[in-house]
Amino acid sequence: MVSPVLGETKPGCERRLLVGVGAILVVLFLAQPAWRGLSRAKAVQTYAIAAAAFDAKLEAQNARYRVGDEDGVPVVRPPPGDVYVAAGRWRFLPVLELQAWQAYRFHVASEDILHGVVIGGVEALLVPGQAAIMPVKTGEAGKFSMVCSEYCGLEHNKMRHWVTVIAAP
Ligand SMILES: [Cu+2]
Repeated sequence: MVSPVLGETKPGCERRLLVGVGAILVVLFLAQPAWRGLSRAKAVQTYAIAAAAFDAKLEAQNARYRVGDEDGVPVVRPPPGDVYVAAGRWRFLPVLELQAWQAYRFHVASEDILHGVVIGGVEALLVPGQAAIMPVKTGEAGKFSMVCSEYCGLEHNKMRHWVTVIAAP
């Protein structure tokens, strides 16, 4: 006995449809790595570091290159190279002043829960116990922002931090 629906279909028509859908699925499946490759083109490097060890580097930097205070937060002017930044509920530390047209390597780590950071369109997840390395090339004098990209609680929206870029003396 032939079911009424199948009986109405022209022989071969259903098969062609199946082959067509199958072909589309195969193409999409094969394209996956390419998509993933594109989205990971700017993958951020991370390394494991204990909170105390990261804190020691941060404190050493802040003590050495501190130029002032802003609402009790140290304002730091590190030379080009490694820069340490801590993320925590609900701010980034310290306040940074960088030189124009220089290359820096930000090491960003969370000191409490999961946060994220976006600098210049590059995003890193800040997993406690790890630091993310974010290369930052400054342009002309001005400001750029660091933003938390992971919802981290009530005042998550306050985690927008401005970095000042100052013209070379
Ligand atoms: Cu957040």
